Amino acid sequence: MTAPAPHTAPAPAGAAAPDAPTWPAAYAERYRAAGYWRGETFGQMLRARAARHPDRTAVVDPAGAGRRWSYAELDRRADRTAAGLLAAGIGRGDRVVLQLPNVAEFFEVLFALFRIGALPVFALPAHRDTEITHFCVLSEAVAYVVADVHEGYDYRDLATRVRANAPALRHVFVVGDPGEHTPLAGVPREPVPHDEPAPGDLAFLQLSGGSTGVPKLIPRTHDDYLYSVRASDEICAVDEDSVHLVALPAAHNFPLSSPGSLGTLAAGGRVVLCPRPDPDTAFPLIERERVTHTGLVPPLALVWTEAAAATPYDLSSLRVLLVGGAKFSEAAARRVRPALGCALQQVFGMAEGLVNYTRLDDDEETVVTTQGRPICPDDEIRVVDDDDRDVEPGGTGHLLTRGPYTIRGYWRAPEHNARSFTADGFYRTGDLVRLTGSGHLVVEGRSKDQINRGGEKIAAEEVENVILGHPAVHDVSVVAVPDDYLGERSCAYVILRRGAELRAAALRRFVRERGLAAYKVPDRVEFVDAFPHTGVGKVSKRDLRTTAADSASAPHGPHD
Ligand code: OOB
Repeated sequence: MTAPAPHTAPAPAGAAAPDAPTWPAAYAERYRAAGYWRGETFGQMLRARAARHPDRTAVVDPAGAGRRWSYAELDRRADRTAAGLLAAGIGRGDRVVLQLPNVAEFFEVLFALFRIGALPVFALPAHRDTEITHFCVLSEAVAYVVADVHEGYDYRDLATRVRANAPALRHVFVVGDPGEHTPLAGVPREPVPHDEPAPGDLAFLQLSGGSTGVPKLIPRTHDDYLYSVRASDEICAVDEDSVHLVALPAAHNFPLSSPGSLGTLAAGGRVVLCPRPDPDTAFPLIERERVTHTGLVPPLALVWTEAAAATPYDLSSLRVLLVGGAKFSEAAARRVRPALGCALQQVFGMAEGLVNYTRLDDDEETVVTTQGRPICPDDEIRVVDDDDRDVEPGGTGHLLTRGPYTIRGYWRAPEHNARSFTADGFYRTGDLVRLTGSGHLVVEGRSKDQINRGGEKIAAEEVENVILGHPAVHDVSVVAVPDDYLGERSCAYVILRRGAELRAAALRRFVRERGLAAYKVPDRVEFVDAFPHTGVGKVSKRDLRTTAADSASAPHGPHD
């Protein structure tokens, strides 16, 4: 694409290509001149908040005995852990896979990495051997940070296995009992002067929901991400009196920045970590901490609105519920305000950049029937047909976007970038949308080969590749099936080899044992003799989806 990225980490020795394409100079100048990119890093942002109100509470972690860290405490911990990481030989541009549940140390490590310019790679607690090994190998991570045991799963064992397959990995840091690894609690040291990253440098690598065989890494800069965070604060009325409950996994882009924990910290508010997103865990915390904002995926929003009717807890502090990650049905959206007594903001965002919100002053119809409009006046939106021609106004088409916080390319993925971006730098979101007269977007579907399981994204090809590894399987096609609760579930259509026998339960177990996150294990497995084909002889996933949807709505027995 355009000029090499002066701000990205240096390309590996001997390689000519930069790690990822970046914004052309003319765009960067425009975004700076418009005040979007302000020249501040996340490390500096926390420093400034800690200087302004050192004693205000920054992070509440109710797990165990419960911990409350002031801004000064979080700032000090970030500095001390930064010094310890530097002493371990971790520095600017190094990648560190971060896989922590919703615990306070997530922020301690995150800001320590931000300060030294090392790049967190945001894994989710659900990820297992296949995903973590891939992230470590692809990013050439030098360190991996995990909890000891969470929800009954031992991450130290996972780290031992990953380490054997990730040659660049030199350190495993554990929050809690370290087992054979290094305790995070032993890392902090007296701060030392050190190099700081520049605002245009990469801040972290986020994960793409993906539609290909392996997930890709999304390079975001301090400047671009901080802009999206600050702008989200304004749109969602987040200020220093805001209290944000992190109910979804903290490392996901939505709870991190829309406006999420980082938005709340940027505003000087209070972040409350919720260990699990169910109402029994979340509602008492909302009452106790007087939570004002939280974000949920649609299935959880449904559960919360139902539970709110009978709860003994006082939820009156809630001002805004953000719902996004997957399509929120109009019927469910209408129930939010009456049930929870707060405003609803729909969020249609993506880790690659573009985030749309319905606004707090939008009328009710707009809030319940659209997925919002872009954050920024300089978010460029195109809705195009299969040949990249603009559709008629109001028509449905592929969403392309370009702007001050949307990446121009994935990390070390030149071939994929050639497909995922237009020649002039628009990101092909893979979403099918239509624009309303007011400039709001309505998500009508998806052209990417992905299943959106209640906000958790599954790249069909990734699961298909695993299933193809089973000796009894001749061919497989994984598609979405509509589901009342999750929106979609996954169904694997499988053709067995001649004479082979396999039961659905055994195939599902096989996928789990290959070390894939549990949400990627097909909800349903159907054995067939052949796949429907398109005119040009490709497997017709559209026909398979129709078959799956028809059989999902018909009464049927257990699947395995
Ligand atoms: C968020 O980010 P990702 O990267 O996990 O997933 C992005 C994709 C979008 O391309 C779209 O397919 C889908 O998730 N999506 C929605 C949606 N919000 C996301 N589809 C329909 N309606 C919505 N409201 O999911 C994400 C990132 C930041 C904020 C919110 C969500």
